[in-house]
Amino acid sequence: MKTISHHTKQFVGRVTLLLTLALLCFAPLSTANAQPRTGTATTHFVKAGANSNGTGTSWANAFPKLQDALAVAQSGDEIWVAAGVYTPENAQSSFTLVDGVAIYGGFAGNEIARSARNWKTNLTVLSGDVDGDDLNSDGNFISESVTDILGTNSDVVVASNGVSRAARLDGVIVTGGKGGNGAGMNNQNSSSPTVANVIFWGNHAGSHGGGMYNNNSSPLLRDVVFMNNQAGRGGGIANLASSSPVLVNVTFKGNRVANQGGGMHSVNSTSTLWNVSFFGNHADGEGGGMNNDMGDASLTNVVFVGNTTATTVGGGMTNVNGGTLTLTNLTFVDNRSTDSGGAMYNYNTTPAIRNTIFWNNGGSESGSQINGKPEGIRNSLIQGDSNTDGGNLDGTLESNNPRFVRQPSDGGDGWGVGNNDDYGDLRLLSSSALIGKGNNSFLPADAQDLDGDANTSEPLPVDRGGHTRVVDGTVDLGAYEYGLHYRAFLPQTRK
Ligand SMILES: [Ca+2]
Ligand SMILES: [Ca+2]
Ligand SMILES: [Ca+2]
Ligand SMILES: [Ca+2]
Repeated sequence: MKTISHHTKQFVGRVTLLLTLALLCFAPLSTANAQPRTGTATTHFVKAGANSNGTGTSWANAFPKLQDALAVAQSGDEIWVAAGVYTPENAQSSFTLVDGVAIYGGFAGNEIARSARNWKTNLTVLSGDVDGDDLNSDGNFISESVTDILGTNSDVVVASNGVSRAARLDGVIVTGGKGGNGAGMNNQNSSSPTVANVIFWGNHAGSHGGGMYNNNSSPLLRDVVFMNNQAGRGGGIANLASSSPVLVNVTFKGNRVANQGGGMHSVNSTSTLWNVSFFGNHADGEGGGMNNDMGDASLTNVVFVGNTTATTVGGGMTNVNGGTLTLTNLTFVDNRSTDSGGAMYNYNTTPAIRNTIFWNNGGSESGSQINGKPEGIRNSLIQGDSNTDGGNLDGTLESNNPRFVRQPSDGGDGWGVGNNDDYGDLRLLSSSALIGKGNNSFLPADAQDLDGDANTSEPLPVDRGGHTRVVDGTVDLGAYEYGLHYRAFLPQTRK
């Protein structure tokens, strides 16, 4: 069956077919709030190795290059990209998102419905290796580490400029970018694309944002991983100039920086994080996991494990120079700094911390968990701190040991939990004293609809694992709730 093309829009007789396909694909064009168009939305097909004469009208007639489809796509269109490796033309060019156009990777190259794709098995790799000389001994064309990058690579693999949420990048691996800012993805000029089901892996920025750089930009990230990216600041993501990214179900693992913010670095920006994990990120400067400088942040159900700083403060998180920070149901374990604040360092900033666990973090000087004690800490546990005001638990009592299902492990090397170590299982055992010791009134409304039931005004419905957030009436401390997940499962996010 020939599928949607430029030509079909001229044939009224095929309208029924188009509608059928649109419904099959759950395409945005079939929804009530689709952007008005004079014609019919088109799906453009891209398949690595396809004949260079291809015009993208079907899998059999696919474009061989993603940039061919981006050149002709109009608002409301989709671009379906088959498994394979795709590179920009040269070091100065990028795959630039088109407003209103969705790029979907992860196809075998014969699907009729978008829902039939599998982006985790049909790998659509957007690579910056324009001269094809990067280390590829495993043959997958993914730079799992920035040391795989050799010769010439794209400064920016994916770019966006002033696009809306209707510009979408979905189901791809972005790898091998090497440049100054945003080697994996660079968002500029009030750009707010949707990025979903994407892995940013082994990109290297000399300045800001190895995986992603947001300059006055506010993308929505959903089901995204930043792994082994590197930068001067913001190994995974750097946010500058009034950026307001929203992250839902995102993991930062093994990202590194020479300066601040191993996982994420924000200056004068507003960061909103739902169900996020920072594992084994490292900064030579402040904020091994996350660095917030003069900005606001809201974190809910967030885990910091095994993040480190080399010579300074805030192994897990550093918050400096003001801003409103609301931190709800976080777990900080086995983060380390060689100065103050193994888990968290605050300077001229007083975050509101609720329902949170600080345990087994290390700093060589004062404040192995937190430097000082924020006034806004409630219903939380700080190891070594006996003050129980505001519903906090006595952190000097061994009976308040969180009793995690499995404590993180350094793999026996004695250097602490770092990249590629065991980040543990931070759910609580039934014997944990932290069960039911939180305060439900701190739970935010489900603004990003984490459980996909279309109710965004209900209280936070799920924990970091996607299981019921409040069990037996009262919320637990930390990112994971004890209980129902041993008996039932709720979907974590919409797919
Ligand atoms: Ca590889
Ligand atoms: Ca190269
Ligand atoms: Ca909901
Ligand atoms: Ca509970």
